[in-house]
Amino acid sequence: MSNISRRKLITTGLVATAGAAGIATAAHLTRRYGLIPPDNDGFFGPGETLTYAAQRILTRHSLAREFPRSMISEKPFGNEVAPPSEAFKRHQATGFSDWKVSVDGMVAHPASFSISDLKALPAHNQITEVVCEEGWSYVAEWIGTPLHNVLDAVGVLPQARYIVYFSIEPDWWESIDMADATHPQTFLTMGMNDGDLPVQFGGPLRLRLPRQLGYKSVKYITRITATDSMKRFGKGLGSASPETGYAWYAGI
Ligand SMILES: Nc1nc2c(c(=O)[nH]1)N[C@H]1C(S)=C(S)[C@@H](COP(=O)(O)O)O[C@H]1N2
Ligand SMILES: [Mo]
Repeated sequence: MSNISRRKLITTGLVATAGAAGIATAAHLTRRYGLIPPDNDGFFGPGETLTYAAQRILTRHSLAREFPRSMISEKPFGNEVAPPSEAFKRHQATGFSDWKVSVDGMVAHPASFSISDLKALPAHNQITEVVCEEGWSYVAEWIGTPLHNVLDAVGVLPQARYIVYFSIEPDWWESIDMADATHPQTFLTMGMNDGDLPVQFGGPLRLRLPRQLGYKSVKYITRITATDSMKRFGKGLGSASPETGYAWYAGI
């Protein structure tokens, strides 16, 4: 049985068990094991909690599929982005030489990193798929440094539970739990298919997260912060996505 169908089966099993034993029991278990996503309130709340809990129990350390070089898409699909802000255009005019990502919050040594600082960290590449919730996908090579290298450099405090990341474009911000933040395939990405990361694909800096849907891979990153609670950010649902009806946890 393939991984996917096995996962589906077990997930369905968990949901069925929850139905039989009562949602209350499931809620109790997920609370006890800290498996509650920030968008757990409201109509879809119990469903979001079950999806997140099931994925975390089953796939905490699993890797997203990596592809051979021959499967890199000839025409990667760059999704439409809003027209760039004046702030972005100023950076673009200077070749992003002043672009910085600040890393703060629950960290021992807050710091900011330029693109060349990031390129000086151990570089990795991955050939993975971008999957949009609208149904299309493409495969590309992503080059960057695993996010955990930056988190290690600033010393994330043990009480931190989420890493929040912000685009220079204010509508785009997301957060992930520490399992995804320290996952080896979660990258700060500066390169794509052997060149610099093009603006359309999020250049100069994108957070690539192949274990979740495309919308979690936010383009134009300028700030990363560590926190123990998502209540203080936006509407307190974990990220911009649940504010417009999408799940905070978008595992694939
Ligand atoms: N800053 C920013 N990041 C973004 C978006 C965006 O519009 N702005 N779109 C998201 C969505 S919905 C998807 S599916 C992917 C698309 O990535 P692509 O352009 O590489 O295909 O980027 C995500 N990151
Ligand atoms: Mo998307």
